[in-house]
Amino acid sequence: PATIFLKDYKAPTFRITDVQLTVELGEETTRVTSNLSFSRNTDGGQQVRLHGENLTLVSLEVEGREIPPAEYTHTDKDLTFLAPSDQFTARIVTDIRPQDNTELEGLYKSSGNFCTQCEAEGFRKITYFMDRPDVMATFTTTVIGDGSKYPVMLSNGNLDGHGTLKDGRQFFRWVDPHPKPAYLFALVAGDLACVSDEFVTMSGRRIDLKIYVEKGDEDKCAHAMQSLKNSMKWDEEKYGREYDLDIFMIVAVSDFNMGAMENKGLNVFNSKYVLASPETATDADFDGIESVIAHEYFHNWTGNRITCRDWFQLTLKEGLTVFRDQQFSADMNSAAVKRIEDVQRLRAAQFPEDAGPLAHPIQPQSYVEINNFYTATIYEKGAEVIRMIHTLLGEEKFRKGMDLYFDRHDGQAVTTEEFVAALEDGSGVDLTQFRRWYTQPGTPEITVTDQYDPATRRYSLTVRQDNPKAGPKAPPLHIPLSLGLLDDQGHELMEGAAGNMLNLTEHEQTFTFDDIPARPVPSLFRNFSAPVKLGSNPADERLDFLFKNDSDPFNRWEAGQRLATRCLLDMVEKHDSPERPNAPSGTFMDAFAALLTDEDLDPAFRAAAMALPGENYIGQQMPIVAVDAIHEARSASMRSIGTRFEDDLTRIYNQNSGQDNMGCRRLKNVALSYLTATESEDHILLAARQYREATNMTDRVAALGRLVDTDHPEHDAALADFYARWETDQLVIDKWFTLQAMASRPQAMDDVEGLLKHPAFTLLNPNRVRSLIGAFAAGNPVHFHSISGRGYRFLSDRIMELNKTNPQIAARLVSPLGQWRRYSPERQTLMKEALNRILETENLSPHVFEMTNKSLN
Ligand code: DPP
Ligand code: ZN
Repeated sequence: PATIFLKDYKAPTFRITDVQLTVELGEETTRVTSNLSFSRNTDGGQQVRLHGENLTLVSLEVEGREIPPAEYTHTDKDLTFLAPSDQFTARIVTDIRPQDNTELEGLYKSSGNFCTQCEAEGFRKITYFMDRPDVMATFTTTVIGDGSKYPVMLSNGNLDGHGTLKDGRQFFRWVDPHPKPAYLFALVAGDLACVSDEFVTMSGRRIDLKIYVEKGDEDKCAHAMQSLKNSMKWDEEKYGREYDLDIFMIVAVSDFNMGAMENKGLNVFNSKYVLASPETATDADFDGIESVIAHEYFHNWTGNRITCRDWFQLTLKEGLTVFRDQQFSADMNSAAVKRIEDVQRLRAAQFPEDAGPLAHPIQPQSYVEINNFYTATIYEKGAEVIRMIHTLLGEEKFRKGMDLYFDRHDGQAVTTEEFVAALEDGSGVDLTQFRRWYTQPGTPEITVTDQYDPATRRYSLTVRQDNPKAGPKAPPLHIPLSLGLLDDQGHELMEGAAGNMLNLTEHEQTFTFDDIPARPVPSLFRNFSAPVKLGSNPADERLDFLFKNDSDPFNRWEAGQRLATRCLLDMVEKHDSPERPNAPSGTFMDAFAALLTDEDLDPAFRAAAMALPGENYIGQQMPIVAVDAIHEARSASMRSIGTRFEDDLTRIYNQNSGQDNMGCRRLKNVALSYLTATESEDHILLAARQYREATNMTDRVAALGRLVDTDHPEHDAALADFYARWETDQLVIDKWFTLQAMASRPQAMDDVEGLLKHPAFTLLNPNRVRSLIGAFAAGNPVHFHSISGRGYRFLSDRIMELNKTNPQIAARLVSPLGQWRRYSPERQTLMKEALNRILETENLSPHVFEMTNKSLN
């Protein structure tokens, strides 16, 4: 497959300015008639090339004249003909078969309903088109079909008319006056239920809000609707952005490759990010819905009104929109806990990507398959880059920069460079050096040394940055370092508890602070002010001090986690030696004990601080991941903490039971995880009781998760009960698969293989694939990395199967194997064998080829 390079970008010779589309839905064949208005954009000849895949061309007319086959060329990827003049029209008729579309890209069917997914390059599977984001057109879409099967027919924009044709078919016509690229096109048709509400904008316009779901799910839309209204209001207040159509629609579908899609006026969502009730969705699901609803809504300005010139600019809309949804969720909930979660996600998904064979800058230079670049780097690191701009500019100037960006580029398809220039011009802050974040891959590693001279009362910090992934000659980045200095009582020594902001712009730099009465304790990178790894390792005492005293909640949490990580790594290192410890150090235990009695802390924060770092995170701190030793060290620590603090944990469990509060549930369930880790019969029965008596899914799943890891008779009983209770709710059954996929008990691999044959398992549904196969590969290190090689073989088999039906989803499963350099030689051999097997598959899709090939290199 061909590689596409950013440096080869050329503006299109012709633009399409208007599209009149008629889609006649059929059970066998769906006919698409497209009337296009072209006009010249640049010099460069008369040739017009339109993208098209899996289409049957019925006819082509240019300026009303039928074009004979001799006058156009036609491959399985495109259609080329000559323009008769600088402005002309074309009429193209194609046939497609949505019912056979298992890739879930273009127009396809889900649960009997038609729906679309066009980002990045799906529109070309609906009709021939200049399917690139810098071609922006107004769309009028007429959907025609059998009204008894598809009473609801939706597309982008405002409804312009509907009725019945002479032949009895129903039609709906939608007009979208905002020029948009084809990737934002959407069409939905089906027998759907609708939940309605309204929003009055800041200028007093009344907007209809509609959420379409399968019948029976109407009572699970309230949280999504409230999140939508909150998002609309927040974007007005925070960014001055008002919604711009008369109607905003969301459709929930159960077969969807991504989380959701921001199509203009008609967002299509994975039902996982719409449907929720306390009985069926966990608190984490509720948070996920709030943030994804916000994310897609915010795209209306950062993505739709201003879009990407080409797909190398993807972070222009994604990094920025993730940053905006993070800000929104922080405003709606606990900002400290939200920041912790965002950083955990970055570290879990993006750091390994940036350190491995698939590392790329947030603005990549090349790709084979754009769908492989919807990555944690483009999204999560992209959001960190915007956050750093926000930090460097400050709230007020950031807003000025954003205002200028919206003013200057509304209605355009732009580059990240144009974004940064607008922020710079609007704020007056120079971002010349900062731009390197867009082109350098890799996570910078920071080392810090400090000195204090009591005679001069001068404190100095020497900070060094290295980015091995970017190469030894890579120029230094501009890194904002938010800093606090604490005295030995834990008081802030510098103005403002928020701390000082240092600009790290050189490879090595020394910052001095005068009039410091005694050696301070530095609190570095407060609120995680830059996406870096802090290499220098302060003594346990200093971490303990920061854990107890830091006024920055993120760094307080971070100090606790670093202390825990240190202990766990020490246990791992001594795993095979006679002095192997079976509990974390005394310093850690003391710090943990302090948490157990600190009733002033926000319960959600306390829960986050009490949880030990996960096995994958601990593995990331080692050059070669000691899979089994990490698992044993962490389990032994859980057990020893549970035993040593049984009384306190039981008290916390009881105090926080029966409270209708997310933070309390979280805290209670962390306590339960330690108690059950002791494997005492009483605590297993406590989990079993919580499982049975739970009034919400958060508690039920937390309890089931504890039971799934035991051999206790309650294991089978609870799993069977859960399945029987929720058999008809696909999203809940996904949880049932995931819990088993992540279990570490010895039979877990057999269980997972057995689940493939379960009647509820199917490779055709992306959520189901992620719930079993994705969860296993990413969340079950002990079994996935089993030295037998069974886990690797299991994954590669599934990738090869999925390659045939849904290459996008198949490709997304490859990356765990790409981490082979981080494992022992035996595992390396097995992992590479698995990758090579995939590479030898016949008819390998470009998606899977690119991921596998890069993973081996
Ligand atoms: N739907 C995906 C998102 O919103 C891609 N744009 O991030
Ligand atoms: Zn997005």
